[in-house]
Amino acid sequence: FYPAVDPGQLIEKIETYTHNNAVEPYRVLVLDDSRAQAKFMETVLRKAGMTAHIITDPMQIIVALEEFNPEIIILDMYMPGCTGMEIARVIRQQDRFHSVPIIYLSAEDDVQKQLHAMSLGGDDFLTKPIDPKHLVATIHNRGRRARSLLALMIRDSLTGLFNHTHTLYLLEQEIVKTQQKDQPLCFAMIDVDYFKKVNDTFGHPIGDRILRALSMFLKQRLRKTDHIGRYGGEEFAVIMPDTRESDARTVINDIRERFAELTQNAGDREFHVTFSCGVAAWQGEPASAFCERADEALYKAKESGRNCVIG
Ligand code: GH3
Ligand code: MG
Ligand code: MG
Ligand code: MG
Repeated sequence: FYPAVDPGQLIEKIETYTHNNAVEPYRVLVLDDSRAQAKFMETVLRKAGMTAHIITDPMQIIVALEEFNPEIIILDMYMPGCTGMEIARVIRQQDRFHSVPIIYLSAEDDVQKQLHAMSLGGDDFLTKPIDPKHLVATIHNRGRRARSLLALMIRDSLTGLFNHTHTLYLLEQEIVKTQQKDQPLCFAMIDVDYFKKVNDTFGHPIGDRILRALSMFLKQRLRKTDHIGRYGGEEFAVIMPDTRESDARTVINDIRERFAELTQNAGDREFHVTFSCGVAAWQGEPASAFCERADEALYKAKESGRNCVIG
């Protein structure tokens, strides 16, 4: 169905309401078995500057999650063979979509049924026919909150780098891309040398400051396309797409030399901090085995005296 509004007028209304070029378009997945409703939603969302992915077959949900990676999901309540609540449960079973906002959009006006649906994994319940402005505003609010929550979830709070979990997620993603494009991919594990001694000698706050300084140093010197994560306490991981092992080693070795030259200070005491690094190039194995090889190279770097890069 279409609401009783002239589409031209409707689009104008939405445009004046939403355009904000500073914000990356929200990726909104819509599942509705009615093609007319789906088409309407697509028009509204596109005009609101959002990226819409529309499916009318509930069976496509898993593929759509994987391929489109939505930030917000809009579900119809009643579809042939299943309900929106069942689909919400399937979505919530995926780790990565555990807290993605799910908005039900249905003609169901029984409040008890609406509340029941919301108790089963939904965040909002909107009723059809929906005022496009209302729909767009709801998506914006949910999207904004989801983004700030996600930003906190994937980062390490001390350094602002990606945390361990997200680093592994990115590695898996890059492995998939590498397979498709037939390009090299490198993974580097960096570990600060004798860091326990730095803490013991100068105190934990100075240690923290050095971890932040090293993070900044890595960020400034690596490419935008590289991903840098805090893998553990004083351990960092660098994912380097489209990079050959010899190039990865050269780049990190250069960073290692420069970092070692920096004079660190604690009060009036001056000292230097170094790191060791193990680099591995992807050889078709699963992410875990790939990490292990970088870790083994790091171990060798430690064994051969530290302050070096081994591939
Ligand atoms: P190696 O050269 O073999 O790597 O020696 P190391 O002393 O760096 O290694 P070890 O694993 O024995 O010690 C790591 C130290 O890093 C111990 C731990 O207290 C410290 N550390 C881990 N996380 C943090 C952190 O967030 N802040 C500070 N200041 N220290 C941390
Ligand atoms: Mg329906
Ligand atoms: Mg360590
Ligand atoms: Mg260490």
